[in-house]
Amino acid sequence: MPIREITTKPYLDQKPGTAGLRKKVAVFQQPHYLENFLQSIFDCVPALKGATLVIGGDGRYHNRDAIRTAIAMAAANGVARVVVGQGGLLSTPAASHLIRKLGAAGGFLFTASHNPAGPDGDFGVKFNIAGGGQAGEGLTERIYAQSKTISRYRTLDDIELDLDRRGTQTIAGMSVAVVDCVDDYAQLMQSLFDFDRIRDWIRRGNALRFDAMHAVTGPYAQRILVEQLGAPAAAVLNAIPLEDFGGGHPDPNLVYGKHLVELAFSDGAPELIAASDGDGDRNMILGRGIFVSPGDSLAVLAAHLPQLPGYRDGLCGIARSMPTSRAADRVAHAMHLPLHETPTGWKFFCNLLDAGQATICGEESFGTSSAHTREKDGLWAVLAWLNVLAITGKPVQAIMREHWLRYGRHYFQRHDYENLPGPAAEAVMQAFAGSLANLRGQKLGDWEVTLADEFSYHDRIDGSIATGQGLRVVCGEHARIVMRLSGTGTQGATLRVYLERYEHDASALHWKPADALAPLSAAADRLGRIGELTGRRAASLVT
Ligand code: G16
Repeated sequence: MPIREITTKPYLDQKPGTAGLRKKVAVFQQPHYLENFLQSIFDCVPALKGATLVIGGDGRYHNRDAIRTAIAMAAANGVARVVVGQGGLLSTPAASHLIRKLGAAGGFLFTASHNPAGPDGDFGVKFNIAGGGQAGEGLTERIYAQSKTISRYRTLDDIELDLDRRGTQTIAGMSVAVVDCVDDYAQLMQSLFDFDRIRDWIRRGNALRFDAMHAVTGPYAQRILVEQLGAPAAAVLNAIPLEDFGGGHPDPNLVYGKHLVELAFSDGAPELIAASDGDGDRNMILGRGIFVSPGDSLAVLAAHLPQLPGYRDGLCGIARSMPTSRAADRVAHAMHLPLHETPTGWKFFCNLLDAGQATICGEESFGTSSAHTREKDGLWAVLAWLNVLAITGKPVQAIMREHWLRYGRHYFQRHDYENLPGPAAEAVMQAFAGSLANLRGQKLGDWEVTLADEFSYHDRIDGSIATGQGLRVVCGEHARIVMRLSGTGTQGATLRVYLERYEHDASALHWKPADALAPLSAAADRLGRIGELTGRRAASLVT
């Protein structure tokens, strides 16, 4: 089959955001759009030649077309072997694991994560490097630069490929292995958690509910929770992956997972209620009568991890993104572990994980995972919670109450102002930045400001420095306001305002988060002139 060199012209908008390139489907369907981006990756990563490449996606609309394109281009660019999930499916953490396990030189993950899917929805591409982590800032910049000057790409015409048939096929000398998307991942989970204890916990009548939201985790949850752990089939909701995610928004949070919150607070609620997102890397955890905020989930899991089979040798460190609540810091302190604070974006954890400096990482954006893979991992978090419930025999609510009594509570909320005109969002950031200079030493409500700056991160492992990673006003350990612009949206700009307040007095542990954080919310509005500059009276999404 002859390799074709196709002449193309650059698109100038292929700058990846927080996690890969995400755009409307229609943007990706423009002639040569996807090809340009993929060729830019092949050009910047010569190690792919003669090596193994993992390919998969979250099953959203355009996934199969994109995979065919990628496989034809991989063959034309000299890749020796492609390993692809059956039906084009691989959850993001499972793909990362496969890259690690197979010693692959990288992976293409076709996903726009939790963003809605379908012809009018979003599509995306992430490139993960050897070792399984997302491409770092330097490589991402080089790929972007290449995409702005690209003039040709390599491909094959009309390849014959059956994505639904497991086994090996050959395309122009390149082997293509179509694999079950769950097998390797399920094996990994069995090595980390005590499946017998969890099975027993379920057998004793403890109920759980997991919502796969018609996205990629359906087959994983079905195999692991139902077939291997013995949960009834009805425990997994929306288990069939659909190209449009059933018209839903698989972003498991208090808004898009509202039905789960209602279930958690209903009579006879299951013991554990959880959900994952489009590509399986996020998680939401609820117990009977309680929502566990992601920062708390990270802290509780870190505290219990050494009791779980895969972590009995102990932890080497805990990492969280800067805007994430500092609940994990207290656990790290108590466990005499280093606590690493990184910018938003899972990629920043990967060097720490590779260097053995962190065992568990987490983000406020409903992401938690450990060193077992190089992506956040929704089902891992659910299994970790199940294992904690099984070994403690306590309900989620009791675990949280005890945790807060011991460590204090970090009230936390993120207020999103979505789909703002870019200039309005920039104006708020400028107003907030402008107010920082004179804030130190001043009062913010009851608290004194101890730090007001823009967060930069110096990665001590590779020496890189990431600047402009969010504005923050810190009042010692008591309170914090962080403001930044999202790097994952595809429409307008999204302003994120993160609010955190710490209380340790037993009488202050059970307030409503919105009440506890109201003074900080008002201060954020005042300092950033949010209402005045955006015309919005309230956030469009509060999680
Ligand atoms: C991605 C990143 C996360 C990040 C989140 C939100 O998650 O992998 O590290 O926290 O986006 O980023 P932003 O605040 O810039 O929108 P996902 O699940 O969308 O891949």
